[in-house]
Amino acid sequence: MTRRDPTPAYGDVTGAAPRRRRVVFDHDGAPDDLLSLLLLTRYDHVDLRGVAVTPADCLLEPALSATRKILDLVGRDVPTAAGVLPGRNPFPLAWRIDALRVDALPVLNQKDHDTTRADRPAAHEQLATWLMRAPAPVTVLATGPLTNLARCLDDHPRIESRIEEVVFMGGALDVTGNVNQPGHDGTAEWNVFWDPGAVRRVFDAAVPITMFPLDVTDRVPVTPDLARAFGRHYGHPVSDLAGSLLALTFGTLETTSLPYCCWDSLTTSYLAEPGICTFETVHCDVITRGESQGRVVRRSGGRAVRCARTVDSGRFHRHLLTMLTPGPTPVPTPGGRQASPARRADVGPAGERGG
Ligand SMILES: [Ca+2]
Repeated sequence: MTRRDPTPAYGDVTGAAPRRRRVVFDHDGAPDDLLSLLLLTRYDHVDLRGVAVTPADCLLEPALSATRKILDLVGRDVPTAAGVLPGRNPFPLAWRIDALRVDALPVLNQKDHDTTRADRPAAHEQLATWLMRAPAPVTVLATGPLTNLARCLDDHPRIESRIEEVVFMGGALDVTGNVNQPGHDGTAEWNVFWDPGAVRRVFDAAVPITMFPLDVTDRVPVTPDLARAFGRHYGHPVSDLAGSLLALTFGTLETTSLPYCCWDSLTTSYLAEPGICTFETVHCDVITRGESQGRVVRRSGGRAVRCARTVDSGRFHRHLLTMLTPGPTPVPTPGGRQASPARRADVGPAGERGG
């Protein structure tokens, strides 16, 4: 399999303005995934063409239900699809139940929703349809495992040419992983560990990959100040939901010894404000077997992946607040000039839309 050199397609994104993209989003239902979905719907320049839910860091049904309710809350009619493919290494159940809590949040239940709607076909099949039907190549944003995309590439090789870029939250390059399981050496990150072979399959495809490993995503923990900042906009559904999703992450440090970070929402912000991070092209490989399975390693001659390497956490927090609150907060630009926000929460109190 030839691998497209990703460097020419990337260019310098440090000072780049967001460009229009068609996006298919594949997430795995944790609070940060659903915050990412909310964020994605705030980007005017993003044409969101479908949302798939992978049953990794979530229970599928409540995560799918919460996904639909969020799309409904913001008035977006976007197709959804349920992932049915299993991972090799399941997430802890104690983490996966967060989707039940999100699905029950009052802000998402201001009216009755039809929760019986069937999602056919399964996400890996639907993904192929979304990619083939798009009028131009599509960005695949994945904040969960790459299982659906890998199967889609196996079953429909033609979709490779329909993918503009894969933007993936995963890996732990030069830092310790976050997997703490019997028989594992702790070097892997969970999205890769869940299905290491899927990452290998996507690495083998001729598509540009931009990856957000723990090296940077662990540097944007959810802080009390960030979560509480949304309280100042209480009464606006988008802000309420964002603050509630962040609040649901509290207690993670106390129960797992690991802070809850904006792993997925930082990855998502790349589509709107790529200058929040700096990047380096890394040649790497993924270990698919043994006690290090799921580890992404640097390897000379390996797959070229553009990896986020540093993050401006203050700028990221400002990005979240600008996009997810109704206030007229200016967005600092890389050149220091103040720009008008590209998009803010525009859903008023009690579900009122507009302004
Ligand atoms: Ca996730």
